[in-house]
Amino acid sequence: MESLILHLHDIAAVKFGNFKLKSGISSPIYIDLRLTVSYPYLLRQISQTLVATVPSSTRYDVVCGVPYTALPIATSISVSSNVPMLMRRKEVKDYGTAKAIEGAFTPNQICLIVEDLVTSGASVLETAAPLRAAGLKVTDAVVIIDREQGGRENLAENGITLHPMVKLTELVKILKEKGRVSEETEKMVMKFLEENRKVAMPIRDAVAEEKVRERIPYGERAKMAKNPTGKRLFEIIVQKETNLCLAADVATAAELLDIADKVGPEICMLKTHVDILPDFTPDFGSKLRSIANKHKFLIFEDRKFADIGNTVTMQYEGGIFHILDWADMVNAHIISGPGIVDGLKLKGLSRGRGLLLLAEMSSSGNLATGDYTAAAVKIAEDHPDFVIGFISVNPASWPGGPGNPYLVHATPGVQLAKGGDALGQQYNTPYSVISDRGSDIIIVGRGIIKAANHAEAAHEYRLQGWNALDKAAYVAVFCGKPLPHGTKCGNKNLGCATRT
Ligand code: 5BU
Repeated sequence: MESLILHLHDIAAVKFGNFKLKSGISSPIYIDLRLTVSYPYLLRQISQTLVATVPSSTRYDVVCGVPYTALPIATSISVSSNVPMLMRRKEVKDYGTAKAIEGAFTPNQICLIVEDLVTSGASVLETAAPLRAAGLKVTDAVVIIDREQGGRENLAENGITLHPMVKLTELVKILKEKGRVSEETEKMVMKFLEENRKVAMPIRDAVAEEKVRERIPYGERAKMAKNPTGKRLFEIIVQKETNLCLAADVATAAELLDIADKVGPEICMLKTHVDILPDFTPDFGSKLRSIANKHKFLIFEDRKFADIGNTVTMQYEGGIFHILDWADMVNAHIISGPGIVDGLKLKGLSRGRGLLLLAEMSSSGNLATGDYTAAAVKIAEDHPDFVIGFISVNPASWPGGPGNPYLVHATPGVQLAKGGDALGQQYNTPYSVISDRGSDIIIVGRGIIKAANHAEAAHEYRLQGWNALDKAAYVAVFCGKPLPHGTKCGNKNLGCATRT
């Protein structure tokens, strides 16, 4: 180990000085393990030491490196230990085979994650998520250097034990003992590590965090809701323990009804684009309604009305689709002004329907920002009996935060890995959408639709979305009484063993 650390110092993979990190803070130490690819003997030594770092009682069938730095390290482990390797794609392409995980595996195999450097643990989790979604078990991760900044704890919370080859404080101590750094540098690094002991995961701005933290449990919000559909949505979320909405963008109505029945137990809401279905028949609505009643989810027709009030009344009620008859909620742009809400309300209110306003969009370069978003918030608050919430992307960043708690936030552009498609769609992870961006519901389309097993993929998204909720803020929902911040609630999906 000592010789390995000295080698890393020799090749300047560990440097001392004054470095600006990605997060903006200045660090007296900089680690760049990408350099190791140029030193085969070092790569071999690292992989052998990493294998020895994992306790012999830890079982694994395959290894997977966190892209990109750990890929050659995982390859070296795979070759020298004769353990098969998998590769995780960083960007899942929307064409070809569209696989997030490359390589051969069978469900329930155990995958050891290999990483070069752990700070918060976020990158390890980003790799664990698609592995788990593909049916693999992820219980352990091995890392060359643990910066000791909360990564071990964050990973443990997500069911992953971290095995560091060396902790950063140990590494600095060894370099000091071997005369590579002065006592002064050692002290400076130790002080820096102490001051940055725990980085948030991922780093988010403190104001937004505060606003998200203040969120009220869904159960309470159900009581505040002034529209029956809005109320019912919160109730379903609490009862079914899911904040997942499936965007059922499939080729036919028959396929949509089939998928609705399979994925129904996992979702609180199913989103349709009824105008893409070539085999739409007048009984589509009643068929979908009976599946929705069976599995207790709401139907959201993503119609994006945009015309003047008078026109939308006809579009909502009439035509071929008779949306008003079967959709619990629809959405509307506010480009035409508040008259659009009055028009839709004229038809929908007496039927108990609800409306979501498009306050933001997920696609790159969209114009629903700033004042436009603020105008959507104002219009929503002017119609509390009919507007149930927003399509939003980052409500935590709004000047007033996510705003009135009876209004719900639903966010499209969600996949297990950050990225996008070739036509401007932009994806964030469930954790980022719910925890950092302050949304309530993740809307997932191709992440589920393109998976081999829809129900399994939906289940994984459901867990990701649900586990991303701020645990302390939501305990009251499950325990039926308010509990102090940080108290565990006993809900299994929130990681507690027994109901308290
Ligand atoms: P995806 O396959 O997860 O990218 O599907 C996203 C769905 O959400 C799709 O039906 C879009 O029409 C819908 N959507 C969106 O992606 N972005 C938006 O801003 C709005 C809707 Br509004």
